[in-house]
Amino acid sequence: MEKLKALSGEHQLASYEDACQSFEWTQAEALFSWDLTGNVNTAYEAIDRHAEGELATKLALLYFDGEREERYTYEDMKRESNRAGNVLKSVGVEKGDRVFIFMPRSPELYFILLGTLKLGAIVGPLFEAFMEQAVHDRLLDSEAKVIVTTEALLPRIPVDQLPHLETILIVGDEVKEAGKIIDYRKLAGDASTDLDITWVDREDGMILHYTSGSTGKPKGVLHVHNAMVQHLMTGKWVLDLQPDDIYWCTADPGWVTGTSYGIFAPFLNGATNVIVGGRFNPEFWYSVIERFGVTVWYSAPTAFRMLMGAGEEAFEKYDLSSLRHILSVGEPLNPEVIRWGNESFGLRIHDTWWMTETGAMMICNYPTMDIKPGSMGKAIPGCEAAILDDRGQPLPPHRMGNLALKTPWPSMMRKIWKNDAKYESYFWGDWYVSGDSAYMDEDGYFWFQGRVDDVIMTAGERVGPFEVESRLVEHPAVAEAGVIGKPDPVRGEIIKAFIALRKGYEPSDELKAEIQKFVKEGLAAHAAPREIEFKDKLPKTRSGKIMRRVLKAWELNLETGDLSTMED
Ligand code: 6R9
Repeated sequence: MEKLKALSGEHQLASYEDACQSFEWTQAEALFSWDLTGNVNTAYEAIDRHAEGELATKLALLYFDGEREERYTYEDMKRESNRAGNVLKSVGVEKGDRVFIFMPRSPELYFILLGTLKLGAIVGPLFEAFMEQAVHDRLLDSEAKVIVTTEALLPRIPVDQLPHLETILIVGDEVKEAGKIIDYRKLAGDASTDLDITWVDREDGMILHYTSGSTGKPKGVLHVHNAMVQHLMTGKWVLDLQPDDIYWCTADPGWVTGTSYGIFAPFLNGATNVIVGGRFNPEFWYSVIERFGVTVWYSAPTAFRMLMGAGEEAFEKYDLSSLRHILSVGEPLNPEVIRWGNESFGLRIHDTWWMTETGAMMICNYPTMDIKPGSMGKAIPGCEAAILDDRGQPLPPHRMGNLALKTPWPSMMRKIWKNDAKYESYFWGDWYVSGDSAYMDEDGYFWFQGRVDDVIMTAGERVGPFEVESRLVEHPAVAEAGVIGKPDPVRGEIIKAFIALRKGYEPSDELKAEIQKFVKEGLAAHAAPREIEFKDKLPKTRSGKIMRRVLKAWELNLETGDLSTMED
């Protein structure tokens, strides 16, 4: 390990151990302007506060998509998010309304997201890759009032089936207005750059991220403005953001990482934040680090593995010496990725663990802590993590069990949209139970073991098997479908579907391809099964549930375990 560069300079978290002893969340409050004014709004704290202070002319956002480069200071960000807020206001957006954003990454997306928050409305960011069904489920469940999108994505919005949707704002150059469709840029061009921010309560809704569980449709995880407390502090402690840093989080805002750490943590900390448009491509990514001199880089194992796969040749073309701190989230950080990081950058990749539901980082590796490669690290100051047995009792070190967090913490989800029962099901007494299994070692480091449920993690995306199965059975040839995650060296897991065909259909490669296309077009490319296997019959419980555990055992040549609940 002597090859590793020392993480230079003073760190924001001087001593992890000291902070754990003495830190209380109330200490963080003095860092916000609302501590003095009583006026709360995350967008104000993230942007306007800096624009009105010493950081006014500091670069806030650097955008590059391979062709177009744009740069915005904090002052610019304030003006542009005000403008976006005024556009939304002019179409009737009010506090508490749900506004969805469904467009490729661009500076405008960020202005619109911040502008939504400035009105006290709740923002719902969607992946650009979502197809009609996925868009429909999210807009319907949340009763979205407005969606901001592009002409190209418009056909994926089933307007007739969304009774609450009042306005579709299209961001484009030549927009044909009709019915609910309005030209965003025309309004933005005329909009004022002054806006009276709507002050909210710290417990008011801010952002709604839909995420997948093992059953049912994706669920809407609601976060409130108070989450900013944890975004700010983890940005300091874990990202270690310093005044001169150029920070790049590679995640899309459709994923919680792309908002909590692609927007809130960096801007709350007054950092210079890099945003990249366009598709993943190893050389392009390296070129971004070189172009902007990125110093702190937050990405995911899948991306690291793809960069690894692109080989040294791609790597050596670029000057990547600006990097000083690299972090990872979303999946287990494999030893070979850590090794690659050490050898390529002379830096150890720091793993972080958290979930859509936790809203912010919970278990992490800190610059000032000894890292045990392969461990997710330790709970952040002010939070407590433990391993519980199935009755909710804490287990001693080295015993595998349910990874749980002591409630509450500032960024904890406050609601599953219109599903209180689901929300309650996460909590065992004072504990939030994550659905991950893990163990803790004698030094308090946590080691990830797997998901307790059937949720699939493919290329960093969380996919619920049920959602894919539901789509599959809509295909005329499919009688039954069971979907599992199959271990894959690059993607972590890939989606594999077992399918029983309806009478009159025969297995064939053409049919496989057609079914894959059907899922891709209905849900999203990342949700389509990369492998399909046809079976005469699928293993089911007596109550009719597909037994994914048995499918998985078949796939991996494991013992099938207890089959008492399986139908004959
Ligand atoms: C932020 C985010 C959450 C699930 C989580 C776990 C997996 C996340 C991880 C990790 C191993 C890590 N996960 N970080 N597994 N090591 N460092 O990823 O949110 O999309 O909701 O996924 O991701 O299984 O329960 P989300």
